[in-house]
Amino acid sequence: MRIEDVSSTEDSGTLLLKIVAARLIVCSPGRNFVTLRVDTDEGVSGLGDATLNGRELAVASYLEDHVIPCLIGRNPAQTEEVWQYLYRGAYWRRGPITMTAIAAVDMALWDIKGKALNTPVYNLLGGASRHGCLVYAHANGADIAETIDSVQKHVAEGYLAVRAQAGVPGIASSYGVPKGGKPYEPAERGLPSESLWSTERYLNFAPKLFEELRKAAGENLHLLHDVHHRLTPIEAARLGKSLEPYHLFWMEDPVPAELQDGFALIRSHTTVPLATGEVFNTIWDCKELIERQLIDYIRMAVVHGGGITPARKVADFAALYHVRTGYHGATDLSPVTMAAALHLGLAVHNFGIQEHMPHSGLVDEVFPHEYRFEAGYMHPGEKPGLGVEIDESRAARYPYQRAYLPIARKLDGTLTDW
Ligand code: EZ4
Ligand code: CO
Repeated sequence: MRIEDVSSTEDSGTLLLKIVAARLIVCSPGRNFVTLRVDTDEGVSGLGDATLNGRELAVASYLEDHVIPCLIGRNPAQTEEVWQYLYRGAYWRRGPITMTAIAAVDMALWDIKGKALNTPVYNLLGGASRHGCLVYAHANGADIAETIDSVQKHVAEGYLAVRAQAGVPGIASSYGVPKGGKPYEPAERGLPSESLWSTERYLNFAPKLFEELRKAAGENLHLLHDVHHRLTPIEAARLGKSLEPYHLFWMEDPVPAELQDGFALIRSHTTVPLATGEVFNTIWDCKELIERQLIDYIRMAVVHGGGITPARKVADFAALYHVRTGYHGATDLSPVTMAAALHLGLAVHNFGIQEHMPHSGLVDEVFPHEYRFEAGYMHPGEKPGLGVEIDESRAARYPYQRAYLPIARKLDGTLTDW
């Protein structure tokens, strides 16, 4: 198939490559995933991730009931036009449900475009700017000693950057710390579990954790930390200052980010690099943060930020302000999103780092993929399109199961940010 075949229209107005069908595959190989499959008249099909952790079926309905009927007959090469049609054309804009649904369509169309042109998607985004994407792993432990062990285990596997979280003394369950020896997984089946939080205990503990980690890991390992939206700006400023001697790669989500001005207060007190955006959906959530240079890394993921089309624009906008990418990449983002993030990350000049929380073997069997990890970096592979497939007969063995993210309460029972 030649370029003209996908981009031109015949005199009659008939599109040569046409979407003829689209459908959802909802599965739960250990955790829930919603995947959109778009088929064309030429037999080329594409995949998009539509997973929104704990609210999966809302996105499925948005796609099934409202978006899929509008896709039939469209030219999948027109990624910009289709994106605008779904964003502006809905009248009701933004929000996680809408933008995750649009992202799934956008990813699937880029996948089709790459396959039709016989080239990996990164070549359509500017080509490779680097030999691979630096990734960071998750190290967790119930206490400092366990966390040091976990960091060292990841270093032995080849990671050059590691996010460290540890149980806070006196708090029954802390964010990021796995229970019962199982790998950490954000969502759990059944109704939302409850965890406890004490800012005071955390702020006293975190500098000790990183002092010990830096001693054990040496100067060159990149250490990261996720505060998970739990502090006020002045508390975050204190934390940032106290962590400065251990030169973190970043401090993530120090405060809930609806109040973008809150970051100015943190910024005025500390040189710790700041990362935020995993819950953002559009540029409008982070325009001020970027253009006022209040953050250093933007984490808005391809899947929750409307797809590859807007993510590319946000990255280029961020580049003007010395802000680099650092996309969310937890296990609730499917292998399709991981591939999309790696194609984009390989191409954009201001790539910073990519989160890598490996999926279970079962998830990798359901979603066979080309991307690979080697010596601290990941590469999306050379297969045309995104390089991810779905094994539908395997997926069918694991039907959807309702699951939720936990909630958090302060020690006096007040509901707080998880
Ligand atoms: O809470 O993926 O940086 N990673 C994170 C994750 C998110 C979950 C939400 O679904 O903060 O643990
Ligand atoms: Co996070």
